[in-house]
Amino acid sequence: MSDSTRYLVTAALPYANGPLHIGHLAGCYLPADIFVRYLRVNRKDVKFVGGSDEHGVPITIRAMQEGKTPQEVVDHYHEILKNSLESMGISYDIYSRTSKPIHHKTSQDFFLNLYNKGLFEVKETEQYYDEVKNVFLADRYITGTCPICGNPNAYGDQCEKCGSSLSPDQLINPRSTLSDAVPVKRKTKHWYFPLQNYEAFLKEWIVDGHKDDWKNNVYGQCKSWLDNGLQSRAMTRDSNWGIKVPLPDAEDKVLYVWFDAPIGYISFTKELTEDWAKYWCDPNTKLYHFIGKDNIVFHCIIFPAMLKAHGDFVLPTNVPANEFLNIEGDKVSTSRNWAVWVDEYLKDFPGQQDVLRYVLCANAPETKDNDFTWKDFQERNNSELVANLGNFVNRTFVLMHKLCGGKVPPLHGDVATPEDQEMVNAFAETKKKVSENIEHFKFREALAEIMELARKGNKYMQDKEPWILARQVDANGKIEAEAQKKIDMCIHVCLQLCANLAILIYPFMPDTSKKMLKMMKVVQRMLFWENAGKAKLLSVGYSLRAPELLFRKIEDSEIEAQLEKLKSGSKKAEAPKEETSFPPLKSEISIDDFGKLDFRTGTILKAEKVEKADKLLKLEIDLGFEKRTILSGIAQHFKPEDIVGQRVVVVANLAPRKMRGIESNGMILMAENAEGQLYFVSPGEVVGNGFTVR
Ligand code: B3M
Ligand code: ZN
Repeated sequence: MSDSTRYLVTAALPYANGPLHIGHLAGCYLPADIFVRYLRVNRKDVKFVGGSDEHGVPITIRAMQEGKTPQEVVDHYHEILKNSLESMGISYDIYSRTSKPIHHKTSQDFFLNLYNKGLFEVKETEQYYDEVKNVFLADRYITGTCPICGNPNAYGDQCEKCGSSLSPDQLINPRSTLSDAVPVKRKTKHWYFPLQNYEAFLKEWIVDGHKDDWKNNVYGQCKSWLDNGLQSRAMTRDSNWGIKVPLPDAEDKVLYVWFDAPIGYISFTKELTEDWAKYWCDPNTKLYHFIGKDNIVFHCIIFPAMLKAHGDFVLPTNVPANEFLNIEGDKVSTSRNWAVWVDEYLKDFPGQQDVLRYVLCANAPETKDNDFTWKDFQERNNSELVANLGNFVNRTFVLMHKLCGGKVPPLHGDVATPEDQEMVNAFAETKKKVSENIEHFKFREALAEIMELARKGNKYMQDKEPWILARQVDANGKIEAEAQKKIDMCIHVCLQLCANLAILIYPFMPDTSKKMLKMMKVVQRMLFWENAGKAKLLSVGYSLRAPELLFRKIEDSEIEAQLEKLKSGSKKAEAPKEETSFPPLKSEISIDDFGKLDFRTGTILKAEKVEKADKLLKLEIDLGFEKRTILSGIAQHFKPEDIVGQRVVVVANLAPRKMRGIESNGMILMAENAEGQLYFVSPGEVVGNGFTVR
């Protein structure tokens, strides 16, 4: 890190449509904060910017759900997000919001810059329109039956039941969520940014330039986007919530939220300092975007292409994205309320933000999705923070008061043993490893190194047994000189280790570090990283305060209460269940056996109940070359009106069979999970009717 380098660190802008949960923290806010604190104590010129993302469909959907205006929604959640981040010690230089005028102006200017260079393609397309509410419908505003699993409440962009991503055209029986009307197609015009024109640039920049220094998960995602080829993407939307498109012929249109949100990093830097251009336009800047993995394409492909097209700004040096943090074995879900909310954590564990920071970092999803469990939280607190780090610091201070008169005892070179030397050497060795790990975004390993150092401290003290040495007393009850020397040696080294620990843990647990500074009666300045690794941070004879307990044991009852809260608050029962058991395989068949089956693709044209048969539906299926009647035992799983249009695979050469007086000519394939839930086995959209399936 050369000294003329300036650092600009960003953390993803959380949507102001809900409170902060621990998945957010683990995903990007905590790693960004650790990195920034590390840079600051290394005396780097660094700015840390962020804010709330207040535009886009996530906001308007929430407003609809809460029966509020989008403005009310963002005002409410912006405050909560800001407070939670602050209470967790996320040390932004500025935490702003995208509704600020300076951001609107910056985004519009950015748009016009590209527009004036003729970089946008204008395209007219057909989009769903709600004729009752007189608005174009974003994909999320359309619901209908999922063509994959038959869920009647799938959204136009995604089915939350089976997880498939969808386009509104795939929905069976689409409806507007605003009015329940059947949406109609209408023409609309939008400005598209031709990402394909930036493919060569992106390949050179990422594939040739960052293969080795970007994290595997990030590089891999970028590579696959680039390999699949990029396409134009609309940068405008039909909506009345957002930043107005600054063109005369674009009324009722706003900028796409993923166009304006990343520009927020620029606007907020402007808001923070008049020197903003130093951080954005000078090649000596190193720009880091901390994000979660679902934001990779936006920060590594789309935004850099926009920056490149604009031309005035630097590109990110690195985009250290984390994977996801699950909770108790299940994905975080706001809609199911399956989350640990930061504001509630802080109410239940007041003053214990560092415990959460510790656990989330020790278990960070840096390379793969990880699981947060309350049991693990308790264990890490009790056995790592309380029993290792906290215990070491506390014992050192208690013994210093008891055996060394409350002062830093002198060193006695003549009694130093190889173990003393080894302990002292470990300070600098640990510092080196911690620095390297932080600089490579391996915060978890960095933290583990620090805890290992504390563990060594405990072992060192245990081996030296100063409390046993203290039993060697003379006739007056005074500790004998030789024994006192050894005690002094041990406590001296342990105190210097405490000082080192305070410096090393600062980026991770700033509040704990501060408490330690207070106990040692030293000032903030000691925290500069150049002091880590030194063996003489506290002067001999300096009197220190009484110890303050750094951590407290967390009881079983507290953990049970949290689990109860999580489970009772969640709407987990409605969620799709993971399959828990699989039926055993049937006995083997030959390829000839298989060859006898004739599967064909088809579409359900009609569906109706069969009288006096509560399980059967009578289906009319289009097989391309003919129409068939098939009886299917799915009446308890699907409503007839929901499955018209459903694509299916049919066993087409099954002998006819009569049921309730109706002849059934074949069978449709269904998938069934362990709970007996049925799903259609559906051919993709591009597959026509009557195709053979082999
Ligand atoms: N508002 C957060 C999300 O995708 C999104 C990040 C914007 S960063 C410029 O959850
Ligand atoms: Zn589905």
